[in-house]
Amino acid sequence: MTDRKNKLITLEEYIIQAQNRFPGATGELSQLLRDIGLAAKIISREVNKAGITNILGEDGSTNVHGESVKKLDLFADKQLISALNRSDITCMVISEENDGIVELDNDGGKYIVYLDPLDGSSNIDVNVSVGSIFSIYMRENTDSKTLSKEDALQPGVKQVAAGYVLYGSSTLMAYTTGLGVSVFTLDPSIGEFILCDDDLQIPDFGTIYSVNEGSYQSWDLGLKKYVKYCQVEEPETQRPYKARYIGSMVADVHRTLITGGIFIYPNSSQYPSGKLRLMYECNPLSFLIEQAGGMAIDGNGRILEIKPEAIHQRTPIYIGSRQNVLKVKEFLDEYAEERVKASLS
Ligand code: AFP
Repeated sequence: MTDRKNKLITLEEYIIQAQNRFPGATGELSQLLRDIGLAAKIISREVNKAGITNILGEDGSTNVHGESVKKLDLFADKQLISALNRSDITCMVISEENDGIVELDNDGGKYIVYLDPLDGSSNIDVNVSVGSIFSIYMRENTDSKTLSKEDALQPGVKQVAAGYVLYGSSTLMAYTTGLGVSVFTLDPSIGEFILCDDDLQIPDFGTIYSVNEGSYQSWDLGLKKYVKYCQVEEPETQRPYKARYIGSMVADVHRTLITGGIFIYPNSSQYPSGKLRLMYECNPLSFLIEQAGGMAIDGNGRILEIKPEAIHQRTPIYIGSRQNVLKVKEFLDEYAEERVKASLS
C-alpha cells in the first residue's frame, strides 16, 4: 500500500503529479484519464441506483456480437464517448457497443481509445459487479486526414495507458501508463477517487482458479487436465485450489490481481477463438496484469504481442499470477498434439 496513507490524494492530483515528472509531457494523456474518471463517476452513480430508476433490463436491441444490450450498457457507452469528446485529444473510439469506429470531432486528436463500456452487463440484473474497461493508443498515421480501422489495429504492446473501473461493493479505478498499477477508490461522500495503492503487485502464485466449468466438455484436453490438477488434494502444493467465477471478466481479473491465481477464458468447440475481445477486454487487462508482475497468454504466446486483424477480434486468455500461468502452459503444451489431431479429424 502507498506510504502516503495519512494524506488523501485524489485521482486529479495524482495524475497531475505524475505528469509533472515528465518535463516534456503535454498533459493530454492526463486530461484523457481525467475525462474517463469523470464519466466513471456518472456511470457509478447510475449503476448504484439502477433498480430505483428502472434503468435495469434490456433495451430490446442486440450489439455487434448479437448479445442483448442492457440499458446501462448504452448509458455507459454514451457517457464515456461524450466525456472523450469534451477535449480535442481523442480522434477515434472503438467500443463494444458500436460496429464500426466512432470518429470524434477532433481531426487532430492524437489518441485512439478502445472501450468496453460495461463489461459483465448480463450481471446487472442480479446486482453483481460490472466494470468499464479502456485501452489507449497513439494514432500513428497523423499525415492522413481520414481515419480508418487500420489506424486502430495496433498490438497491445503499443498501449500508452489502460485501465478499468469496477462498480462493486465500492467503485474503484485501476490504471497503468506503463509505470506500474495505480488504484483509486471512489469516496461517494466527496465524489472523488482517492489513491489507495500506487504500485499494486499481483502475488507470484495464488490458490484460486477461475473458469466457466460448465463448458468443460468443449475444452481442449490440456485445459481439462489442468483443471483436474487444480482439484487434486495435495497439501504441499496448497491443492486443491479454490474455484471462483463471477462471470464479469473485469471483476474476476480484479480479484486475481489482488489475491493471485488464474482467470481463464479458453477456446472451446463453442468458441473456437475464445469469447473475449482482444482489443477492449484482453489487451488492457493484460497490460495491467503484466505491469503488476503477472502474465497473460492466449495459450501460445503473450496476449500483448498478438497482431490484431479486426477491431472486435476474439482471443482465448490465460491471465494471472506468473507461476499459475506457466503451469497451465505446461499442460497446454503437453497435450498440444491431441489438439492438432482433434482439429484434423
Ligand atoms: P456480458 O458483458 O455479456 O455479461 O459478457 C461478459 C463477458 O464478456 C466477460 O466479462 C465474462 O468473463 C464472460 O463474458 C462470461 O462468459 P460466460 O457466461 O460464457 O462464462
